[in-house]
Amino acid sequence: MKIGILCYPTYGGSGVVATELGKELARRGHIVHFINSQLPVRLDGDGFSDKIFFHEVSVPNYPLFSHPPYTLALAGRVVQVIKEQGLDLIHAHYAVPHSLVAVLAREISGQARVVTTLHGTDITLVGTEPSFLDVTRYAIEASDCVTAVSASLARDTRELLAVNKEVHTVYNFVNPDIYRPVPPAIREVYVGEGEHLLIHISNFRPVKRVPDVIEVFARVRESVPAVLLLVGDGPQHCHALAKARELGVSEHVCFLGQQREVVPLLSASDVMLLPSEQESFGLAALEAMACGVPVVASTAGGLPEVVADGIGGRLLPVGDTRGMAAATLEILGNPRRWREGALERAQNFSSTRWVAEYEALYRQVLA
Ligand code: GMT
Repeated sequence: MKIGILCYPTYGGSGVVATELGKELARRGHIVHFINSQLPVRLDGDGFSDKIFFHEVSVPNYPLFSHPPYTLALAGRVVQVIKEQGLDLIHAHYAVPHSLVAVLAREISGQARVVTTLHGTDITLVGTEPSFLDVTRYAIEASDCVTAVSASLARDTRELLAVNKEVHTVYNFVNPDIYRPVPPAIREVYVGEGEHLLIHISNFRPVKRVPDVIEVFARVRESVPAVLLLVGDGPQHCHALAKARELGVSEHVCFLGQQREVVPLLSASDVMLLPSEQESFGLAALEAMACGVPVVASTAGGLPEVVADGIGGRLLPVGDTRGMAAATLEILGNPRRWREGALERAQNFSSTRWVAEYEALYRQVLA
């Protein structure tokens, strides 16, 4: 098949999933065309593949435009690529605006089918922005096939947008050859003998509740020596810093910023903290479990479908930092059992299984 992929190319779960899917599809012999404003982060630095192509979208500007017309420029480029390359389908990741762009390009070109994958905030936050609601609902209903990354998000889509469309659940995945425990050599950079290493990875948006991460960490430190790694960056960076100072733990918090290689960091860690307000799936939690790291998370959204309380880690209500600290201490007290649970749980989300689901849907749509 010849597949075009639309996604956000920078850091963020939906772009990561879309890029990893493209790479897996290419390994299975499909031709994959990424159409984006810039090379997706997870493609950068990867070796040559004769099955993966990248088409850059440049946004024309003109003094009359108060905003550069990105959506239009993307749609125009997608139409071109569909025609030039004879694409069979466009897989749009994140409804706003990719799903609408794909539908528009299908109508204009008179070719190609549209598969839309919903990732979370496109429905729970952005898609329900009153001015976006009708457009997002239209794009979803006009897609030839729609998937959501968890059953919880599929439910939210039906309830919040009242869409008249089947929404298939196709879970996110990791490639177990890449996401696996590696020797925790870098652990000694951050902790000494007898100290524990906690980790949080996110884009530091308000939904991630990064100040809660600090609060849980501070409570844990009341009982055991520990260091916290904060990986990623975003609007709540300063709040996290202020909270760490307020609680007197800033010396024990390492801000690492955005990191491309998270497997060595995860493999060196004991517990991942993910106390999000909303999380349709929680790719960071899956990546952690696949590296043998149990997760202490909130019960928000699709997290219970991923972590499974008592197996891959522990789940507590949003904001229950006391409970999350107790759960972290419980895990630190019996690391081997929880590590095995995390590894076992992650096996349900292997790329082999879930990429095959996407391929089956593509075939149905093209039949
Ligand atoms: O909202 C974000 O944090 C980023 C967003 C994205 O699109 O990059 O993440 C969403 O998609 C990820 C990949 O499917 C999921 O793992 C995240 O749970 C989801 N985020 C939220 O629902 C808040």
